Amino acid sequence: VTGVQSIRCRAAVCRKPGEPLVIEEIIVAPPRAREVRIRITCTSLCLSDVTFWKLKDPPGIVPRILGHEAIGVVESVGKDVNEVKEGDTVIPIFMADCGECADCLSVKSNLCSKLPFKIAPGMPRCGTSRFTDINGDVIHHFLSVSSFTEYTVVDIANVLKIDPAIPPNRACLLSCGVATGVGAAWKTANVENGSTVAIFGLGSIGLAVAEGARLCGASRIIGIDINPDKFEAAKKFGVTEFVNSRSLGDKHVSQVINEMTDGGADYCFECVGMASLVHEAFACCRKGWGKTIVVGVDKPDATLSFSSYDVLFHGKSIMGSLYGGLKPKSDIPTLLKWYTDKKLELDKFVTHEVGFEDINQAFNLLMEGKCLRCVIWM
Ligand code: CXF
Ligand code: ZN
Repeated sequence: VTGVQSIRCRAAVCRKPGEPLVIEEIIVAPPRAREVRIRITCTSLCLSDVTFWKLKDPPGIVPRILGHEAIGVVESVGKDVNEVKEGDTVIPIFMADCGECADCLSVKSNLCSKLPFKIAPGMPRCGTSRFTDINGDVIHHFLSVSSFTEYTVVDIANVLKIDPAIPPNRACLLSCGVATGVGAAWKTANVENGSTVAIFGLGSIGLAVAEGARLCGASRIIGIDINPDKFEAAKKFGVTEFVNSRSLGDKHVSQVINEMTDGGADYCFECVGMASLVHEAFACCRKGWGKTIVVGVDKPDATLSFSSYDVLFHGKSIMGSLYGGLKPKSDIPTLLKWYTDKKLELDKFVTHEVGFEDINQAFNLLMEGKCLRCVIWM
């Protein structure tokens, strides 16, 4: 069915940064060419939603509909959409995979150049919005997904069709967070059997890195966090040793990891989003082959600085990993297969589930560090 009519539905709108989302009636325009309109069935809260919810500038980005980790069913499709049809179960993904540009055609990149990943404010292809409030005023999009609404419109390049038999409150985790961590270990770092891994930050992403490293056969997975309460739970994700970075006295955490590993970990992952921790991670990845993978998101103006001799003499590398380096259309099916084969364990990431009307509770839980993934049922 080609969508022609607008839909009136409920959405949780961010009207003011940092203030509770407002559940209100909105109008969702029909999908345009190469777009699909999706009925969201489940969405989960990612820390990036919280980060951008709090953000006061640049101004003009509210009102907007946040949310980007989700799953849904295609309600209608725009012109020139042949890849999916009404009724298909799909995962929206904030990174596009157009299948045509140099990056999408290369196995080495997941950074589509035709529809480069953007945070706001509109649809990726033309920049306009498909959302209006009941007064006819525009509501902006977020990360090309905007899933905190019963219906959203997403570009076909940002949509992956999946097997409808997979439980939605599990599959949605691959739309962002868990995929990002698992991918960082599997695709970006390419962790191999027997390696030693150090993970800075044991939130959902750090634990997903641990899960990925475990699947890749890492034999030592060292988790680093300031909160020792996280250590017990982290064992379930494959973490084998812990370092409480708050109780090291005069020592830097890198020094401790270097001692524990006799010269550094093979792979270090920064999953907090603090430039200073990227330096620590780099300082304790092994000379000769160590890789430091930057997964956490710091402030836009945060900078990294390394002495050129330090880099030159030690032969280490540092890599950025957006969405775990995963190519949405070819790699997510692999992760879904790992899940159905009971290799990739998704259940343990879901610590809470709430109804759509309680979406603000999910924000509180995540901010208080009480949950990993909170699934929101529409
Ligand atoms: C993030 C990655 C960095 C920019 C914002 C979105 N990914 C998902 O949460
Ligand atoms: Zn996210």
